[in-house]
Amino acid sequence: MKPRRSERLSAFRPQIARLERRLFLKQGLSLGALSLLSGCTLKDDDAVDRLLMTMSRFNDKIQAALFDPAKLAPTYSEADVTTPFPFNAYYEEKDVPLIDGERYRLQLSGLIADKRPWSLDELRALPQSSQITRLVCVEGWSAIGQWRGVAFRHFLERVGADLTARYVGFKCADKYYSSIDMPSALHPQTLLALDFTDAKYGYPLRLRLPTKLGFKNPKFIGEIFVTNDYPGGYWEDKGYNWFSGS
Ligand SMILES: Nc1nc2c(c(=O)[nH]1)N[C@H]1C(S)=C(S)[C@@H](COP(=O)(O)O)O[C@H]1N2
Ligand SMILES: [Mo]
Repeated sequence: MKPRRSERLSAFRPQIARLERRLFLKQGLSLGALSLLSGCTLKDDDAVDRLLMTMSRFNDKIQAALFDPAKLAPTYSEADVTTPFPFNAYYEEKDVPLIDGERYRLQLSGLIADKRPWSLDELRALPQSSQITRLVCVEGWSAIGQWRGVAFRHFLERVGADLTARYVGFKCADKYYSSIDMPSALHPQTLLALDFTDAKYGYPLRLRLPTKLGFKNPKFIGEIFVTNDYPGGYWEDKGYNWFSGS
């Protein structure tokens, strides 16, 4: 059975709010006016979906063009760290995947020269750095945390990733997946984090980029791939803005 339109729309609420704010403030338009302009009556669910997706991808392109790789996210001191740090996932905390660190191997695929899998010891043998930054979730909370691991740029260079490719994608041990643009992957604050307060925050490996919203920070990473084909993501495919960063 098809979900009712109100249910379908509620899933898009953050995006609709953002769209309306932008259109209304910048162009004096409402979503209703937009439907007239676009020649789209927005009568059925699919029309709404298509329009929002198009608008979102359009915004992605503009945002990516405005992205300044030299701009750093604010950093904080240890005293600022939020404890306990909030947990978030599309399921409950008790259902986090349990991964055996001894047997764990990070898989690599796509446009990467050396696709040899990595053990945790091997990842830990790479130069490590740490950051204290703010994680911002679209659901309306933020928290300051500390993460330590390998600079993602260093890792991508080390495995011979095609740094001219458009996307880096992530497959996680739960059903989560996400992807980021290559300039954001190469940003100096983008970290392949191995150390965080507790396993539920992504053991054994999670991506941490303070320049993007929380949902662009995949936890429990099992595989990293490099591609020119748009990979989408768990929330991105449900209508959240793909770039979601600054
Ligand atoms: N594997 C996986 N990664 C994930 C998620 C998830 O459900 N599964 N949720 C995302 C969302 S929406 C947020 S806000 C952050 C939350 O990270 P935290 O648990 O460290 O606060 O993880 C992101 N990464
Ligand atoms: Mo989130």
